Amino acid sequence: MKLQKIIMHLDMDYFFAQVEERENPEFKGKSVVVGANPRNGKGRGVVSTSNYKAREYGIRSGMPISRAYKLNPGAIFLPVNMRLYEKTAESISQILGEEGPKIEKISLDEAYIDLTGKYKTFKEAKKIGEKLKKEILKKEGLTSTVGIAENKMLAKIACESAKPNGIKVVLPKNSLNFISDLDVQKIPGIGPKTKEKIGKYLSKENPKIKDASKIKKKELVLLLGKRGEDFFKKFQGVDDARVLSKRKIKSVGREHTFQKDTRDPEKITKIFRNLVNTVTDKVQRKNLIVKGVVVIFRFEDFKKHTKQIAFPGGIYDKKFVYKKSVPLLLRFLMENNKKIRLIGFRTILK
Ligand code: TTP
Ligand code: MG
Ligand code: MG
Repeated sequence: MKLQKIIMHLDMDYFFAQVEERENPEFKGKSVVVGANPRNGKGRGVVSTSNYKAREYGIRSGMPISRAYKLNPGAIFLPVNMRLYEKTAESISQILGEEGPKIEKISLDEAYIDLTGKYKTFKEAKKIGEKLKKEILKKEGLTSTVGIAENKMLAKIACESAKPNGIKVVLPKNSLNFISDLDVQKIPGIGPKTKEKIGKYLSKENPKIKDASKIKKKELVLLLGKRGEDFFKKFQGVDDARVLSKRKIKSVGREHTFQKDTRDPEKITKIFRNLVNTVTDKVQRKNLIVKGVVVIFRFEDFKKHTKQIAFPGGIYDKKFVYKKSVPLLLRFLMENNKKIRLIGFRTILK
């Protein structure tokens, strides 16, 4: 029997525009368009993205900025602040990275995660999706949408169908049903031209996936060339593409900010123990080897300091990691008597 895969696709909602809203709370409820300078309607570039309010006016990614200006001259037009979006994306990647190494980043704002083997049921996978959404919201103040299904294509379509701020699980028994009534253009890779060819062949203006799924493979190849073979499978809900993780996780860490700056040794050691525990649990679950640890302190004056220790041979054992890390904490506490605002603990992995 074929292995039942569980694939998650996560995509940030109106990413660039949402980051801008977060930075400028006064934009909430207004139309926000990120892209080229509209120059009172004479601008030449395009729209990168817009928030949902602006989309109500018909504004879309890739549209000339002059057109967007005509559709809604009162919108807030902002330049692309790529550095800010990259920094945000990096932090989101770190959150996703906690779910294991089988992650494929597709763009700044989306990724596939292969949960096969790690979670046994779609129900469990949904909980993970909810957890990730919550963590991203908590840490970055941004909403995202998750799709979960038996393959990448279905997970992506599921994600799109649940936007914004949603989560959609398509169980394998419902896969075909889920796509059958959708427009063929929902299949990634099918644009207006391919749709037109399929439409002509079927004598239908807006062919659905179920219509296209009736075309024989040979006919599809004649109609669309070599890509026809891939689309033939996709119309049946099949996608064999694997989640390709390019990068391994290099570290796992956690931080804790105290409600009030403190010097209370009991509080500090308790939090430290919890941090080490949470982090090493994650590391152990992934069978990773700890090559070193970093302890981070932020004092009441906001200054951040780190101390680290390397384990050239690598450590597996949780308790041993803790034992080796405590001296770093003690050194911090002995060096000065400033109050502590934040403690962090990070493992460097092989
Ligand atoms: P998308 O995920 O395609 O779109 P989005 O996040 O803005 O909106 P949605 O809620 O529908 O997911 O793209 C992610 C970011 O990539 C987007 O915020 C801006 C950038 N982008 C462009 O610069 N040009 C484009 O044509 C598209 C599609 C996106
Ligand atoms: Mg997006
Ligand atoms: Mg995207």
